[in-house]
Amino acid sequence: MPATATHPDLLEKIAVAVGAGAIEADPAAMAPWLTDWRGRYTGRALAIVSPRDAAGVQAVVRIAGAAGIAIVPQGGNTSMVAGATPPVDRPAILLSLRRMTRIRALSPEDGIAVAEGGVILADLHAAAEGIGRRFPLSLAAKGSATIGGLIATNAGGTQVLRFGTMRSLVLGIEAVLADGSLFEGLSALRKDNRGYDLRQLLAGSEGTLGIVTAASLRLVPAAARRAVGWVGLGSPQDALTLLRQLEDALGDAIESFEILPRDALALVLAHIPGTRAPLAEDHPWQVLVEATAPASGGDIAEMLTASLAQAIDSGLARDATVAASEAQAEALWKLRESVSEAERVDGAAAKHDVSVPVSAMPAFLHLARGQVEAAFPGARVLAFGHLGDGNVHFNVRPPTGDTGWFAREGGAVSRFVHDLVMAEGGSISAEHGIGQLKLAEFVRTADPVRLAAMRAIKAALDPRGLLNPGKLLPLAEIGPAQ
Ligand code: 2HG
Ligand code: ZN
Repeated sequence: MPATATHPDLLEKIAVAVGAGAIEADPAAMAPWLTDWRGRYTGRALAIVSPRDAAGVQAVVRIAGAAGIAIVPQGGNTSMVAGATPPVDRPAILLSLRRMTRIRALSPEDGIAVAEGGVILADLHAAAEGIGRRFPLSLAAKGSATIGGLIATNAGGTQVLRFGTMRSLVLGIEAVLADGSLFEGLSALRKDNRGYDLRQLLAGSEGTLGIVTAASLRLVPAAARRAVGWVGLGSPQDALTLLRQLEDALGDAIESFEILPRDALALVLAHIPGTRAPLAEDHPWQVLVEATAPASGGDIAEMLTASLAQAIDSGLARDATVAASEAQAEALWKLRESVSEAERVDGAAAKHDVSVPVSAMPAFLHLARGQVEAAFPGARVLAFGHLGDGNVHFNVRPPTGDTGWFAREGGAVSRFVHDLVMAEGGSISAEHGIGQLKLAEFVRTADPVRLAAMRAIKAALDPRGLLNPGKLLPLAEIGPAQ
C-alpha cells in the first residue's frame, strides 16, 4: 500500500494537528510495530502517529474519521491475540500511546495513581513504590506493556488471586471515543451510581469503543515483606488442595499461586539463560507461591515455610523451597515468567487461554490432555498458569520434528480444545482477550444474545467501525467505514 502517495492530505492534516515529529511513515521504522509479539500477524499502516496528549489523540481520531480511515490503538505491542496489529484489508493509522507517559497524580491519601495510557507497567510500579504504595497487577511483559493496553484488554497476570483483574483496579477512565469526543471519567469516586458504568464498558473493549488516554488506578499498601516458595507436587488436584490449606493458614496473604508442569520448567531451563532447577528432583507439577505481609504481620517466610513443611509431612507436597533472599525470589519468578518466552523460542504452539470453575480445573487438565493426545497423536500439551483463578494456558505444541503440523492441525486442535472448555461452562479467553487470533472461535462459540448485545453497543458508539476494526467483533457485522 503506497501510504504517503494515497493519503498525503491526511498525513499533512495530522502533522498540522500533532506535529510532524509525531508521525512515522518509514516502512523500516514502522516494521516492528506492525507484527504481533508471536510473529503470527503482520498488518499495514499509513503511518504510526504518536500524540503527546489526549487532545492530540482527539485530533487524529477526528481527522482520520473524516477520511473514513481506521484507527488501531497500540501500547507496548505485547498482545497475545494480535489485538494491536493493524489490518491488511483497509487503510489504517496505527495510533501509538507510547509518548503519553505522564503519571499525572499520585495520592497516598486517596490510594490512587492517575497514569496516562502509555505509562509502562514497571514504571507505574516504581512510582507507586516511591510513595510507599503498590500497584498490585503484574505480568511477564511488565517492562513493555502499557496502562492503556492493560485496561483495554482487562489484563490479568499473577496477582489476580488476591487483587482481581485490571477491571477491579480501574477507578476512573479518560478515553477518546470514535467521534473524537473526550470521555472525562477520571474522577475516582468510590461510590457513583449514575447509571451505565462506561469505565467498565471501556475496560476490556480492546480499543473498539474508545482509546484509553488516562486512568485513575487503585493503589494498595506496600507489602513490607514477601515470601516466595517453589513446591513439587504430584498433580493439579494436590496443588489445589495445597492452595486451600495455605489460605486457611495464611489468609489473604497468598497473592500468587502459579502452576507449571514438568515440561514447562524443562523448556525454561533449556531456552532461558541463567536459569536453574529450584528443587533437587524433577516433579510432575510445580507451583510458585507468593505471600506478602505488612511490617506488623509476623515473619511471612517462616509462616510459609512451616505450612509447606506440614504439606510435605502429610504427603501432599513432594518437596519445597522458600527463597532466602530477594535475589532467590526473583530467580523463582523468572522461571515462572519465562514460560511464554521459552515456548515462543521453542517454536509454534496452538495457544488456548482458558478458564473453567476453579474446582473443575484439575479434572479438566487431566481429561482434556488425554483427549487432545488421543485425537492428535504426538501433540504435546503444555498447560500452565493461574490455577488459583481457574485459568490456564492450555497450549498444544506440535509432535517433535513435525514442522508442518501447526499449519495442518492448529485450527482443528483449537476448535477441539475450545469445545471441551465450553462443555465445562468455561471461557475461551480468560485473560488475553479476543483480538484477531480468537475472533472466529469467539463467534463460533459465543452465546448469540451476548454477541447481539455487543454488536448493538459497538454500533451505537462506533457506527462506522473505525476503531480497531477486525478485533473482537467481525468487520462484516459492523459494516465498513464509509
Ligand atoms: C502467562 O501467564 C501469560 O505467562 C502468557 O499469560 C501465556 O504464553 C502464554 O500462553
Ligand atoms: Zn497468563
